[in-house]
Amino acid sequence: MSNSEIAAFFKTLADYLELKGDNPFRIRAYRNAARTIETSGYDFTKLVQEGYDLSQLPDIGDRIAKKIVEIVTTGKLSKLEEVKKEFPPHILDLLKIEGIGPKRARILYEKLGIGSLEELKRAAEEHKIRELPGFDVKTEEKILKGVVLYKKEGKRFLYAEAEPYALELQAYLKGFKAINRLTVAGSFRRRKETVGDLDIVATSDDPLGAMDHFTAFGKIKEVVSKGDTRSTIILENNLQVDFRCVSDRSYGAALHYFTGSKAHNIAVRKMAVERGWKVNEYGVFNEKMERIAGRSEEEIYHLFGMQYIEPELREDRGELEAAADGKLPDLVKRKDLRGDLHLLAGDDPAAQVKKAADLGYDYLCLTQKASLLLCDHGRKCRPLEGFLESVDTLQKKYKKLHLLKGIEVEIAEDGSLEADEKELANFDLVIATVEEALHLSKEEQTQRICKALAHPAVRILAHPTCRIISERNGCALDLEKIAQSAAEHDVWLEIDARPEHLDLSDVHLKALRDSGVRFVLGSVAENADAMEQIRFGVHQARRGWLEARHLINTLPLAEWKKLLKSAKR
Ligand code: DGT
Ligand code: CA
Ligand code: CA
Repeated sequence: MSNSEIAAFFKTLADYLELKGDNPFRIRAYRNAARTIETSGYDFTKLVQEGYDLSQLPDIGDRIAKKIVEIVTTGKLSKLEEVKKEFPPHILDLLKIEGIGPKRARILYEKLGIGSLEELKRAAEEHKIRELPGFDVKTEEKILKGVVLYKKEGKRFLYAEAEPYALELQAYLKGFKAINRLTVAGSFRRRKETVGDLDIVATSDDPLGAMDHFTAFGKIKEVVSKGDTRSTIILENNLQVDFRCVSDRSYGAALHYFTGSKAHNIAVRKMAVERGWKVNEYGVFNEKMERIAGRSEEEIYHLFGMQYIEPELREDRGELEAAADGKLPDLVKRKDLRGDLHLLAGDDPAAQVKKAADLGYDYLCLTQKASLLLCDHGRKCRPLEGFLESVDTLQKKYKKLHLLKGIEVEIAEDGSLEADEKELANFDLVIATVEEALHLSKEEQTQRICKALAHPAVRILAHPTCRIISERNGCALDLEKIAQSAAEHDVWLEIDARPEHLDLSDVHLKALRDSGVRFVLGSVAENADAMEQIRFGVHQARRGWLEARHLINTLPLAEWKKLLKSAKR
């Protein structure tokens, strides 16, 4: 179980206790614990398994420590289960609406029995809310607006949030004997950074049985509809899943249709119409309505005289023209990666290095944040010395792996580096990042970054736009200019593979891929397990039309070492 999953238990518990009007000190203790767990570099599951005394950690008292053990060992928290029973199941949804905190939610529930967004909307429309203590006409209007907006936008899930459910459902459905072929299609198959819902396409000898099996999946909150060949469910985390069964001869056509994107499908349909054909989820048909393709996707693309198009490219961004000309890119693959060039050295760098060896990497860059090296008033603190030595020690143990010492340095508002110049000489790779003053104008921000790129020590520009998916837009930047400057100064632009960052984005990558700049993939993982998240970066690179040659960390060891030496110091 990840730290954020453990932390979520405490946040939810705090929300419920606040609804109940419980002791504020206790509530605050749970929230503090959640924050500690979430931001800690320790892996709490591991600590529990190793029998570590958690109450030694800040913000974790005896009682919370016991609860963490319960969560990790049973996957449940009995106190939370108990308090949940006192309220309607969807009551916490109310907190998602702007203007409603736990106190107001409690009043809404106690006075009007409101326990869901539906009920909230109805009460607002019937002007019942304005009468409540602490509410007025204005707050009522705001709440109504909030509910409508929330429903319209819906929630999109990070790919990484949907992935475990997609894989579990896939395994569950494939385990049913009457299901033959099956793919999770839609935006998930296109590896989009966020997905609205999952779309599963299958073939079966017993579609009715397959529907029964689907709707009997364990993690369902609601069965929205159940038919003979299609059903829709909502999972416990509110992710919707559409499931369709088709015949074997339509499988390729259905898979193509439900993989999308919609824009890609429309473009393909247009090509069919030009030839007097028709395309739908059952197949491709000629003027006489005879089926001329549909069993496989390859068959469909080849029928149009095109190369097979990988799902990641199906966005109607020029892939159909390229496929017709036989000029599709040879997309980078996970196995092309020879190393990970941006890790944050966590509590257990040895585990990270071992993981790199297990992944078959040839090189690995462990980084420290420069900000952690400068304690009060610029005094050096221990992490620096300990860090450099620990990498040296690990290097002796792992002779085949080329270990690098990296330092992450913030770019000050004036474009200078926030680090001691002499310090930088101790490191093999200097990674520059913008973390603050994201509000600068496009010109100022671009100038700030270009100045840092010209610094002779800088090799990588980390997460160039600083966006956080669904939370924060990237800063205003002239990326073309930055890429130009990066190419000129031998600086590589990073694809930060963390699922909520994926920065640069697919659109930026495609726009910059032919500009001469080179890219580098980094998992930015703080522990060994998180190093696997590099796959999300590979997805993004593929969606950005990148080939292995565009990425520094596909270079074989010898070439990589040569490049590192020759790159301007
Ligand atoms: P999402 O779920 O919002 O992340 O995005 P998708 O692409 O998974 O979209 P979704 O789930 O609404 O539909 C799945 C696929 O079905 C979509 O990629 C293409 C196809 N599709 C849906 N609606 C239409 C449509 O109106 N016309 C065409 N040609 N295809 C459609
Ligand atoms: Ca979908
Ligand atoms: Ca769908």
